[in-house]
Amino acid sequence: MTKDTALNAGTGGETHQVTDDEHPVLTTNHGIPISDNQNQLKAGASGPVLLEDEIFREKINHFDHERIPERIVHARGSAAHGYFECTDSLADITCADLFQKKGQRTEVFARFSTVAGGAGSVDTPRDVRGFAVKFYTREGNWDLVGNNIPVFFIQDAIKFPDLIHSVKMEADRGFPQAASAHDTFWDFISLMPEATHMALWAMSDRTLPRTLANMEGFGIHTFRFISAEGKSTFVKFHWKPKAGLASTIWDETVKIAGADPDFHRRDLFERIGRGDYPEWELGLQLFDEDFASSQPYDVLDATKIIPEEVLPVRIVGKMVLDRYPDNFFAETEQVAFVPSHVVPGIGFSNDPLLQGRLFSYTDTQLSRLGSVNFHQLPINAAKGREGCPFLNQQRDGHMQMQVPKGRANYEPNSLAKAGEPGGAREDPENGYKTFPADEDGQKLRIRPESFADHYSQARLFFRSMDPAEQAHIASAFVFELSKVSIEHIRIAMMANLRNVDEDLAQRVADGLGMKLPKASATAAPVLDMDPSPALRIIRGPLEKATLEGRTVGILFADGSDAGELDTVTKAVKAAGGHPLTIAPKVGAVKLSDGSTVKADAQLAGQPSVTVDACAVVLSKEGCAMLLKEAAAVQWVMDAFGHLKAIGASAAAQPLLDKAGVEADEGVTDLDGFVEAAKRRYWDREPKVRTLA
Ligand code: HDE
Repeated sequence: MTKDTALNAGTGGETHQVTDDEHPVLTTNHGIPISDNQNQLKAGASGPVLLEDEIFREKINHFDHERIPERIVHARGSAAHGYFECTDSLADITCADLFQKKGQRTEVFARFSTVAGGAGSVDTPRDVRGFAVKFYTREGNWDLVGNNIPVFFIQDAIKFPDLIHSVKMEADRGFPQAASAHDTFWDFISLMPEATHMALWAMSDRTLPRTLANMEGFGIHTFRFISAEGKSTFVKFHWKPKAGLASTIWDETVKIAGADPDFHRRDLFERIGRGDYPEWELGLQLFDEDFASSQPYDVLDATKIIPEEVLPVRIVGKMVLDRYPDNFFAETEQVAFVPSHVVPGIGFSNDPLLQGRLFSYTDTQLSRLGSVNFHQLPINAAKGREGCPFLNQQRDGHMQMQVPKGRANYEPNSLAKAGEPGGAREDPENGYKTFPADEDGQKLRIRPESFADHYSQARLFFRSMDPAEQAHIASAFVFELSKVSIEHIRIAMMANLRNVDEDLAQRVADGLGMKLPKASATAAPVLDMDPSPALRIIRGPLEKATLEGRTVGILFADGSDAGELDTVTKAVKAAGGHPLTIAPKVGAVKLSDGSTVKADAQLAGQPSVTVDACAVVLSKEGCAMLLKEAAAVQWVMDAFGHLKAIGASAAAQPLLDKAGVEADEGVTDLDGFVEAAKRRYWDREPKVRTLA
């Protein structure tokens, strides 16, 4: 049998055709052929090993150094390749090459991450998600390094180390891992009123995305577009998921962490493998100085949004992720996102959070990737117009991969006149030009007055939510603050919440069983801004009733009706869903017609938290057997508790009864199931859990 094998030949990794019994010769890193890859060199069969065994020493030595420092934040991440397609030309607003022509495609690499946990932590803590996209444009790489939440905790980058230290595991005890529910995080947040708006988002369902394909992305800061004529327009970037916005229930999230720590990464891998490519629209909020100065907040303050109802989002492109990386380390781990990497036509604003980031990312790559030549790694290398990544007179450094010819390592030079290569020169016409903003002022360490209002938009966010989302936020605060052991921190947080919404603060106090403290002092009046329904997930504009891209678990067992099983499976596929058959035994399940089929997954290994909707196809005998199987009862009980559709064969009813399933719109027979499976049943929630 012939197969394609990617062999790591030198730095390139070329593809060779090999047969199973005909492999190329194994060599050391220096190209020496290896005769035995099973035994160290010894003095006699039972003798001591010899130090001269370079083949062994090189192999172990390389292995010993396989790990590099993980990212100080966003260490846990998953990524994919794809393309960006411009769907609406912006030639009049920016000269950025990728936005010039409708239909123009640009290669991208996108990495999604959690913030607080280490590289090996679970995919589903309550946490903000990174949403970083590298565009390999014809004029160099543009990194749009955003999050799945449009605001941030702090206004000034100088507070970032404090914020991150507070949320990471506590310094003395080394826990909790990947969790904000602890003393130091809430201590910091309670003392930083500017963090309140983001804290509301963090306690909302936004931090519990169902899959990576179900998240919005945001550039957060105000950036600039610069036209060919040198005109500047402010811009905020939005990514809108084609699969719709969808989140999990907290109890479900906790259980997913145990059932499948790689839940999001696996989904990304499998989804791309199935051809169910994650896709987003790129949207822009474009505005000028006049608009900016007419708003009751500062557009340079990263703790503020511009509500979409005030300034609509214009869709100008789409991103499709259609290729999973070949190698996790070489691509997902070594990719270096750097927000200061912008291309001609894109520039920065004076947002002090953004400005701090412009320094931090290149700096961190030096300690993480270990060399100023990190831009030469294949995943980071620019592609340029003619496949030309970069040309300049910078030379040498650790891990230099290039072998520049000639002696033109300085500029200007006149070597060309003598017939020698003279190297590259600047292009005053088309080279990157910074927008020449007027700047004037005293050197001061100070925040502008316009950054003083810390509560109006937190209130706007809470009051824009659907009642189910408000309940989730209140419950999340109760959960998190219940894990805070120092009482005055809880009190300080509740005092801040009173400035957001009295009802929210009261619900949190009741949930904790504590008295409400006096509201904390505010630095500016708290405004009642118009709610923004665009911020909702539940019953919001991006909640999608669909089976496309979603997984339906079909529980069956010996004796299940072959016809029913076949009908449900086909109907799920026809609706664009991904059917996953689940049985007590994977190897062989005997159906009613005597046929034997394999299941995709085993019951204990595929709890219902891992699927979006649940079908139960059982015979009377099969059901009787599963009534004694706790995993089966739990499977159905969780599906109901997590507000999922349950479609069952008539004979499965005793299992539903034992699991406490009550009749509602989302509980159907098999015929009505596929339609019902397209959504969750939020109205069921008050029946199944007490919410704060
Ligand atoms: Fe980051 N951030 N950040 N951050 N950030 C990093 O850079 C930093 C901030 C974001 O998938 C680090 O390469 C500072 C906001 C993402 O590789 C580091 C400040 C937003 C990623 C760093 C912020 C982000 C990072 C660590 C305060 C949303 C992961 C590893 C001003 C707009 C990118 C690395 C990836 C990573 C610094 C705040 C997004 C240390 C100083 C706001 C998505 O450089």
